[in-house]
Amino acid sequence: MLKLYYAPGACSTASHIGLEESGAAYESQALSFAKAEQKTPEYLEINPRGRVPALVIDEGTIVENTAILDYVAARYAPHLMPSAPVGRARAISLMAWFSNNVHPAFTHVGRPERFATDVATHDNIKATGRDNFLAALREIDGMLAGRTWILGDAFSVVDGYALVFYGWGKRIGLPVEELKNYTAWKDRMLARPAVRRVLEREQSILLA
Ligand SMILES: N[C@@H](CCC(=O)N[C@@H](CS)C(=O)NCC(=O)O)C(=O)O
Repeated sequence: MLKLYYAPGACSTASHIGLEESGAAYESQALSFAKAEQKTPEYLEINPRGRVPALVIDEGTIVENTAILDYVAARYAPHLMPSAPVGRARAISLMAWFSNNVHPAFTHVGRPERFATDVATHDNIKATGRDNFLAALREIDGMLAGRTWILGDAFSVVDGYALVFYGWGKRIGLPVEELKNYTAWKDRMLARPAVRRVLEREQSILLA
């Protein structure tokens, strides 16, 4: 049993791409944020935090992209994570930064009320989040200089995670096309059949 709960265009696209690239047989179920389907009693039984992604496996549920991606690679597709301890540590380090820093910067733009109850501060929180998010995209662009994939020569589950932020930058009108390494890498990602299948299923802005 392998079932992914995701929301189109959300950070769960990272796990969705990882699973599709792994070749594992899985079911997927889209949740609509517009209909608050991540807050229904049925879904809260799967993930009491009301967030996606959640991967249901025989032993229970795994949440957090970093854990899901490491699990999927270890269980179904070891070539999708570096095998040497130092390489694996670097992969997890990058995913932890995505989760702890890059993603929350974007959340400040769309959900300022989660960071301050005083609405007078919200415009400032949004603007600061936007600046921090753009700085993170520039850092990712720098990492991709001279590299085919985000960790180097080998494609990994971390690439799918990095694609989420390119799409979000495009969504909020950041100048992502000026990020030459990131944009060339995004085009390489879009040329991968498994990535395209996921983006089509999610009706991604990256295909527009
Ligand atoms: N660090 C978590 C973040 C999970 C998360 O915040 N997911 C968002 C979508 S990008 C969500 O489910 N939001 C629904 C909500 O806030 O109601 C991960 O990487 O899995």
